[in-house]
Amino acid sequence: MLDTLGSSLKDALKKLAGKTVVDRAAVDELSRDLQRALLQSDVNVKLVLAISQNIRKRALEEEPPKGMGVREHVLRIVYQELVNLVGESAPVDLSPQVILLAGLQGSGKTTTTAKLARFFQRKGLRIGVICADIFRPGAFDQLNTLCAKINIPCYGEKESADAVGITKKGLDLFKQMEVVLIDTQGRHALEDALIEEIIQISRVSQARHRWLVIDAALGQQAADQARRFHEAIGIDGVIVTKMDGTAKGGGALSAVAETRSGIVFIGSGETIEDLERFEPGSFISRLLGMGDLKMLAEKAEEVINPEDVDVNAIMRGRFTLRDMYKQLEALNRMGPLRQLMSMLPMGGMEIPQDAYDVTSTKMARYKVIMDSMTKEELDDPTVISSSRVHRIARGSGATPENVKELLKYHRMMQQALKGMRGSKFNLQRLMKKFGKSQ
Ligand SMILES: Nc1nc2c(ncn2[C@@H]2O[C@H](COP(=O)(O)OP(=O)(O)O)[C@@H](O)[C@H]2O)c(=O)[nH]1
Ligand SMILES: [Mg+2]
Repeated sequence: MLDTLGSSLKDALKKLAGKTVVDRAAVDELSRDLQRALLQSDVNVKLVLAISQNIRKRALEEEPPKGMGVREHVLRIVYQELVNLVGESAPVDLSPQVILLAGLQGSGKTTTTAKLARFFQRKGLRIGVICADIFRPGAFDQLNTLCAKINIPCYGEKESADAVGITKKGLDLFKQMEVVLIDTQGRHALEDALIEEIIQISRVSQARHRWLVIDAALGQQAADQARRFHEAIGIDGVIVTKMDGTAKGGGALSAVAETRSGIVFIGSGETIEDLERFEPGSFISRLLGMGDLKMLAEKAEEVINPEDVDVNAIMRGRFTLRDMYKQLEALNRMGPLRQLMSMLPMGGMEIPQDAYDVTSTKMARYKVIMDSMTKEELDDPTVISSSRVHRIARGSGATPENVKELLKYHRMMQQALKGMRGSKFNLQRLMKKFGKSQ
């Protein structure tokens, strides 16, 4: 979570704070920091130079709008230029269509095919899925198993070596379907035979969309691969997978630039539900490792009620289960925790990965569990012995593991808060500050 790139950029922006005229030296420094940040996030070198020059030029030449400080002005330009580059989310329509997925082996095509099937299924459409991967052993079983889970028919042939033939038969079988998804094979490196095959599949299927699936961790090679697939079948959208990992997806930016398309979806986990429509703002925020402060401030204003949480008590080290619950509630009202946390400039603070994974379902479970606790237990969870864990579990219809998980979560947040105290970091003060700077 610690982000040196984003923070060096933040430092550079800080130097512009309070200035009334744009300082050339500070802009140059910012431009260098931005270049470093983007290169380390695997954005293609040529792109990096082009963007940073653009930003430098605009920052020096454009007048800040009335009432806007120099720092905000420059930040806005940085942000706008980057959003410009990734573009808006590529469109997805719900009319009958065939969609072809392309990409290297391991990029997440098969998983994404199933996730897309789920996405269109949720829109009430009839879906058929074709497995045109004849290279990877077990490819059909993998896809078929995923599809079976959501009751979607999947066509494939285990022993066949004719991907184009399979595609034709599948299309015939799925004539009545509204959306047909074709999963293809991808070997470790692009090969001519593979390219020839995908050109043919694209041709016989007359696919409306040809989406390129790329792993967020794919670095500088992303541009190259995107170009080759684009030359072959005309890529019109990019899906970036594994955005739940540590990679920032800079390669995707290069792929988008190469194919002159946009990002359609983001894969954010291994389950079939982990697919999100692409949102340029949060993608860029993440890429730079810096939050979208404006959005954060707006959201924070709406939901943080200072009465809710006794910050002083927490700062003194008293952090009860009730406090934890209130914090979670407040954060949950602001939208997915993960997204929110990535918006906060966590200067030097490390939050355990699990801390982001509190869904509203989990919250509801926590609430029921807490209802079975005594006042004493809620105030000081350390008194909860293992026999008490069992009592609480029985009382709330949860398992002892559920109860332990809640307690573990509390300890984790408490640790994190201790860290904040050490670094004089205060969530509420921070939010107030953002509110004022609007
Ligand atoms: N964490 C995470 N893993 C993913 C995601 N998409 C795919 N994977 C995993 O990446 C691996 C390769 O995926 P697969 O769909 O078989 O790739 P393919 O070879 O391109 O078809 C599998 O272990 C998937 O579970 C994602 O968005 N997040
Ligand atoms: Mg596959």
